[in-house]
Amino acid sequence: MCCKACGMGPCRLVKSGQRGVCGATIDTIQARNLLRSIAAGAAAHSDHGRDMAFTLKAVANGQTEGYVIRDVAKLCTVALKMGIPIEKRSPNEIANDLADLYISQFGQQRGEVVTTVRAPEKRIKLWREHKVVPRGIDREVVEALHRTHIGDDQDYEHLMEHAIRTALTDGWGGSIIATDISDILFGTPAPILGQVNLGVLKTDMVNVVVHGHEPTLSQMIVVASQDPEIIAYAQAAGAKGVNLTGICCTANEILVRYGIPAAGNFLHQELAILTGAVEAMVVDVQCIMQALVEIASHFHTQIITTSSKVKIRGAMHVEFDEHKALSTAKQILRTAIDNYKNRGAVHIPESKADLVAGFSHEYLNYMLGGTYRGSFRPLNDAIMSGRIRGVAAVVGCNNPRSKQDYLHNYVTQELLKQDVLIVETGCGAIAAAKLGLLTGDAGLEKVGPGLREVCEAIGIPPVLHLGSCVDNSRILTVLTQMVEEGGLGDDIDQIPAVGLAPEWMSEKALAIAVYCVASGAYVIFGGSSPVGGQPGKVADSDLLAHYISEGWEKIYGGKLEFIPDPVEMVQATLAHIDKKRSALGLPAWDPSRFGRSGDRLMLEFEEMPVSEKRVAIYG
Ligand code: BF8
Repeated sequence: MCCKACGMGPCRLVKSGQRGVCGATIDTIQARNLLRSIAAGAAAHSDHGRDMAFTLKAVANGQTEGYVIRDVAKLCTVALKMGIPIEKRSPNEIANDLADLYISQFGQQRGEVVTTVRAPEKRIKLWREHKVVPRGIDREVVEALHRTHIGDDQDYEHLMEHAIRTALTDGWGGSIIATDISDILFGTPAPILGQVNLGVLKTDMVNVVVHGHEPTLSQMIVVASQDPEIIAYAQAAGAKGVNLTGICCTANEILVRYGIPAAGNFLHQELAILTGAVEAMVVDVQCIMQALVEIASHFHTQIITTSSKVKIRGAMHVEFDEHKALSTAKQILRTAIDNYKNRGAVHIPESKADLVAGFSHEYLNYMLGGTYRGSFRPLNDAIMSGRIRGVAAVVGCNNPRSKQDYLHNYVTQELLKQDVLIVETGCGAIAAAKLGLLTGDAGLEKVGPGLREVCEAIGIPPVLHLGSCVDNSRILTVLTQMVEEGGLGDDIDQIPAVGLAPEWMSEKALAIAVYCVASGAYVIFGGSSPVGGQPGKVADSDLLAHYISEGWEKIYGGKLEFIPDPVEMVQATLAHIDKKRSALGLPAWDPSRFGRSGDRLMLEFEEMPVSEKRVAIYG
């Protein structure tokens, strides 16, 4: 552990029993560092939510260029949940009130962040008992920095209590706000066909890659790229038009809503430039490598920064302002088109895969029962019967400490064989998509028999793409709806479900992990542990690892563990799912009970003698 919180250090503690100059113990340093990371992650997601709230406010007051409220139904649903009247009021009036309410949550000093009431009742009660309901989003992040200053909080359990509070501002605060408003402004996702991988770049078009996280500019670039004036401008430059693609979560935002292809996930950002085919890479915030500018200098690619919060030395800066969003988007596209003539040799890999994305929780509800009787009942029933053994959320980043996508895909494929339904977001979803696991037919022969039956009956892929990383809030909503539907206990910690981030690397991932634990989930991270130590061991360096596992499980029913070996990750996931099934009194998973459906049933039918076929058909 290394503490560099003050100028007396840095203090490097390399063995048990050592202390920093101020006397800080290894567990205090572990806890401080983890809390600071969680605060940074929560700040990143929540600041994204804040910007969305300001955009909603501006749209409601007619102060933006190009935006409209696309999903009035979601606006009304959210407004009602938040206690905002909707009767005889225009969408703009409702949106204005919702924006004001959401903006106020960031600077709120006392009380509870309003969106936390969307958790299951029992969970909210638990949070209140332990006094961890966040008071205001910014307040908890500021307090995290205060507590970790030299000479402040020096009790690892107490520091971790604030880690829970800070992480909750993200998952049940800033991230829910970001997702709500993105859906209201740009539309709630529903299944849509798309493509993924570097093969989506085109040799005869101007390639513009949008990269980062916020959907405000990228969605306007989608609109601008289809504008006849821009297409004509591209044609005048010798191209067929503008080919828009995405990287990271910006890719997910425009993939799940408009089917815009994703060029790849986090570790594809440099590779996209190496094709020589990218005229402009347009970045906003988060997960943008500083290396891009250096790499781009060997090609013709123009890196364009657009956020007032992020500049990169050597990049062009075109600052985005929602009040003139469409003009900015067109200006960026013209810059890319002007750069087309500078293109040199191009090497675009042929790799690409089809996918279906866009499984919002609203759509999941609909797909399971239709408009007439939409509900989570069929999903709960499938878990209760054992057709689906459990649910795993396989999410998070790429990390060059392992081969790109390897850990994601190993874990995903192994769990599918075991009848575990997978939901994914972020770079994890793009990894599975590259493998072809996000289409209705591809990959079904590789999934367990019960899960296959469910996928065939509903017509869904075995891996459901729920959106970007802030959309992990959708997973919280899905889990809450599963609890409310009944049959799987009365709180999230009783559901046979596990969260995994096999290739995590960002501080946002740590914030996500901890709000999932606070919500009752078992969370497994791959790669390396930022706190070191191991649960169950006795050295002072193991105290924190033990506490965030067994300690948190005693309080919240969820726990966080770092397991580098993918085989062990899968084993731990299945053991947890089976433990939860047994605690609920559900039948043990038995794959031999299911699977008489789809192609398998047809094959058996074709091989039957005619007399048996008659019996099979007519009884
Ligand atoms: O927010 S999964 S590498 S892109 S941090 Fe970044 Fe990680 Fe990708 Fe999306 Ni999430």
